[in-house]
Amino acid sequence: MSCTAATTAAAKALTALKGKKHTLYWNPLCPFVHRALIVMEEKGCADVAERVFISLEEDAPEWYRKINPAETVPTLVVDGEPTLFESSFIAEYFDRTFGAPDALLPPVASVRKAIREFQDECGEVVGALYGVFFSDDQEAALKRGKAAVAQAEKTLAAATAANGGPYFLGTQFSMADIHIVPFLQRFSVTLPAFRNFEPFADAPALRRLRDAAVLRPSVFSTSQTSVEYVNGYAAYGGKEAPLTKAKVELPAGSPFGLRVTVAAALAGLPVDATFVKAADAGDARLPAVTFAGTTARDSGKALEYLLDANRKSAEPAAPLVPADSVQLGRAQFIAQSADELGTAIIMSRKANASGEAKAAVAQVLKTVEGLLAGPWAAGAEVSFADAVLLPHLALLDAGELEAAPKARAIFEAGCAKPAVKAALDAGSDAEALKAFVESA
Ligand SMILES: N[C@@H](CCC(=O)N[C@@H](CS)C(=O)NCC(=O)O)C(=O)O
Repeated sequence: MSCTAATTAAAKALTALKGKKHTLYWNPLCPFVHRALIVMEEKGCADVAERVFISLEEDAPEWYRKINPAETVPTLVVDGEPTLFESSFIAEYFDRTFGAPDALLPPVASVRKAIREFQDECGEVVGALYGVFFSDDQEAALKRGKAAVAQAEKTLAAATAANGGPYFLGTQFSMADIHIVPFLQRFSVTLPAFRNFEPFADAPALRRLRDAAVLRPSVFSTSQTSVEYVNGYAAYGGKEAPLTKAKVELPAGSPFGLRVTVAAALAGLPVDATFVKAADAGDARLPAVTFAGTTARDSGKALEYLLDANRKSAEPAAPLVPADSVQLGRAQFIAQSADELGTAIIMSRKANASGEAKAAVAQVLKTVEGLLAGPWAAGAEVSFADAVLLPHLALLDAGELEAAPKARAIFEAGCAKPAVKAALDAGSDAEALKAFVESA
């Protein structure tokens, strides 16, 4: 067979494979599955395979054992036969079959050899760090884990010193990276949470690879959040997931700060909230939300971080964030207008407030009322715009609200939720409000 004929035959075989029915047995928590998902995104074939969810919490059902006797995920079934097991083979199958063939595992012998060696070292990292979760001999497991990480780090650091990084092949993302990235993500958050061990503390090249990779759409669109990983690994960790509650520090008397706890109440997110008097806050900018090792300050950013950090990866958007782009834009604009309303209300409550300051409240409220969609601020679903409005609406008297029926309806609907009412009541200390108003 001539070279051209062989190439044509191979191309035909690939085309035939593309037309076949693919079924991927998967679980989004599983880092091995994640390798295949990243490749499918990189190669533009994410929709090719029908996905069948396999629980990791229960024993595999009989029918799945027939498909994969090892009972693991991932498994790929192509037109009923043959079945592919093992994440790296499945990942390579997608790389070979879809898009530019072998783009992630370049067919250059010396490069493949280097990738294979690095993958072996990463395999040892994976085994050793799972050992830190499971082994009864923690000391030995930690020793093996640290040694494995140090070896992979040494290899990656040498490669990236030569090619500039951040990936094993420099700027080119490849199977070398995909082999380890899902584990870097998970172990970075789960081992500190459950074993008080920072596995990559002394591995800057691995951290750099991880930090670059998680910004790739193929990785972030297929990843779960840190919170989901920690919760998901609780079974391995042998104790309850430690990341359940955000710590919230609120400036006493401020309706702006209160939007954080009102949002938490609307979204059903558990938080530990404390009120801090201005005299005790020092230079710290409040409100502040601390969660999953990160602190976000100022009402807008603290609120956005709380919601983002609690996003569920299977949902199209974070809690209280409209999935619809138009509604999201409206919610953002309403939230910005709520800032103006809040400022006008505070100015009108000062002891020496002018008549103009009081008239300004009515004026801004009229503008806000004109923006509201109903029944909630941005439409049918409650959103962060409602959380941002509610603490300010709570400061208006019945007469002021009379002129704004949509705003009043939102206030009443919010107060009808016991958790929201409790959050508003917790921040309604008259003395603290007075102090905040006079200091504004
Ligand atoms: N070497 C396998 C490992 C896959 C694996 O261990 N998957 C885990 C989930 S992360 C699993 O299915 N565990 C269930 C079991 O072992 O019964 C691969 O690369 O695909």
